[in-house]
Amino acid sequence: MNYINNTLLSLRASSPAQDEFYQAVEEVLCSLAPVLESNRLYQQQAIIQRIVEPERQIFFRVPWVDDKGNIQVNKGYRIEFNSALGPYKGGLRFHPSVNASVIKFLGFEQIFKNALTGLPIGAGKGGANFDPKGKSDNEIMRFCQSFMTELYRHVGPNTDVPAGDIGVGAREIGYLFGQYKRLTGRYEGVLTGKGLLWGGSLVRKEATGYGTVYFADYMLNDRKENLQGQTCLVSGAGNVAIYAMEKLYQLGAIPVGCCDSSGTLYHQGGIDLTLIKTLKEDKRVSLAEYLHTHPSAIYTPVADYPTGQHALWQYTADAAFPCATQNEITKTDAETLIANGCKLVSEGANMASTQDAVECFIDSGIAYGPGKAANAGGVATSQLEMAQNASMQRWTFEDVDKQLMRISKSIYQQASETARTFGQPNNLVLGANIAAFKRVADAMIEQGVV
Ligand code: NDP
Ligand code: 2IT
Repeated sequence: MNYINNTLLSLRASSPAQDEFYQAVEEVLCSLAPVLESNRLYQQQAIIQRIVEPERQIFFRVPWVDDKGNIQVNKGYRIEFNSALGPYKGGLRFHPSVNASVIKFLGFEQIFKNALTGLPIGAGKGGANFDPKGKSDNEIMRFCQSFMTELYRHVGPNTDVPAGDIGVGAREIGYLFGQYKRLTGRYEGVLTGKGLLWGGSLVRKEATGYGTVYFADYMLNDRKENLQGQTCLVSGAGNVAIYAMEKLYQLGAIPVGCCDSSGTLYHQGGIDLTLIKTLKEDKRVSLAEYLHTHPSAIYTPVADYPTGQHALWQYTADAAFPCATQNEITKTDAETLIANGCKLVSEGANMASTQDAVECFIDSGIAYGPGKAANAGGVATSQLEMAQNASMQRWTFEDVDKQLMRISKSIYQQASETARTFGQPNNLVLGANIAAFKRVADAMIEQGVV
């Protein structure tokens, strides 16, 4: 369709060298072709041109002093992408690979993910090209304080509410919150993923991983199957991966492999999750240390793997849960997974699969849950944290978990019903994109040209 091609061409010209961002936009726009053709209003209102342009992009210097007294400088970002449905909402990523393209793709995905939750949240994303690996607690604190010293003027409980993502967990949210409070003198819900002692919500820590597994279960239930006894590969060994594995065990599945940025772990009898929590949450060390306790497990360092990527998708399993980072499943990985009998892929990570890998999954007919639908439980529970903060309430674990299940189910239903309506019942990418787009686009039209 010319209209979509022209938009993509002009995006490449006006925002050069942003490959991840183009990839995310192209996937969404291609799904929207049937809607844009049938409803001229979206074209008349220039919704596509408006939705691909962030409302505001904040780029800032983050200077800090390391333990040796050397001055370090990082790049900080907050992209306030779309506020049609509510205050900007989305995580902060601290990782050396962060750049404007990565933050823009994540912010763009967040528009549709947040719309699918049905909750009043707009979309934003931020972070820094800071590498937390090998940094002391004091260095992490000083970095977070410097980052918030610029960010605080742009965020607030009714304007923009950041949370965690790669490299940002409860420790970093604590330091960021402390500095915000010191600078503004206000104790308020400006961040989510807060500690349970000071405004955090029960289930937020678990929510993304749990939600991704609930989503998988709903996909399987529609096929008259469930997760009981299924072997699973779960990439990553961070927040999302750990709580995906926890929920898999609770539902009777067996996670047999996971990975981190240094290598891949395969343990045929089932991953020892208590040990993984100790290694990754408490000690923050490499998965290689798992072998000290379980010498029979197989650990493949990234350097030993021919493509330089992790080796996880080479293993045979019934289901795959990519929960590490973007583009971690290539077309070759997808073909290998399918050839080995994998029947389900549910993405805890954002844009976990390359575009040709996604096509492979959809064409093969396996159950495929794209990240913006399958991992929305995290941000949905963040909104439940905002609701508790605003009403000065504290809900029980069971209450929040029930709402997480209800929202995850509703997202699955919206995506699958929309996919069916548009004649592609197995294409949840199409279903999720169209259902989300309509909600945001209609709100944008009602709010005028802003
Ligand atoms: P964490 O930082 O807690 O964990 C990331 C994990 O992935 C780490 O174990 C890390 O390794 C590993 N990893 C990172 N890059 C690679 C790589 N190239 N190869 C192998 N392993 C890698 O982040 P989260 O768990 O929070 O985030 C994971 C994904 O989930 C991201 O895509 C994020 O955007 C997405 N997401 C997160 C949400 C949240 O609530 N946190 C919500 C929705 C989506 P190492 O241990 O060595 O650092
Ligand atoms: O990608 C995501 O949805 C997140 N990192 C969580 C965002 C949030 O605001 O909880």
